[in-house]
Amino acid sequence: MKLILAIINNDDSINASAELNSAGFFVTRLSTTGGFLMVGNTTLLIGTEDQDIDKVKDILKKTCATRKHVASTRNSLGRGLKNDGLPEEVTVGGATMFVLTVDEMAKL
Ligand code: 2BA
Repeated sequence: MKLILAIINNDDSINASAELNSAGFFVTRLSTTGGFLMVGNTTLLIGTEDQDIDKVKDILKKTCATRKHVASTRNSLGRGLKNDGLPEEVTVGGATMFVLTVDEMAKL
């Protein structure tokens, strides 16, 4: 069994979760924040069997778009906002995915 962590854009999270649910996957959504842009994103936790990883990948590819984001400031957590000069354009997403091996999963 595997646990997939998928970090996706908030705007894609409803569609991605709905498509995953329709395909029979169980999904937990966490509200998270990217450490670079300091902008909210969504992390999906998906527990699934090894042979279904590619199905999850396909759904995330289909539902999660890449976007350009212009960062006007570099936020420095705990030290307030810091402006490092010129705005910087970065490409974000579609999905950043980690696949972890699970020793045991139980619903008690
Ligand atoms: P953020 O950390 O806010 O990063 C947003 C985008 O900024 C990234 O898009 C990337 O284009 C750029 N970026 C991030 N760190 C950078 C750095 N040190 N130098 C230059 N550019 C940088 P994505 O790569 O698509 O990542 C989207 C979000 O996924 C990230 O938001 C973060 O929340 C998560 N993420 C991506 N890679 C990760 C990793 N290796 N470990 C943990 N979280 C990751």
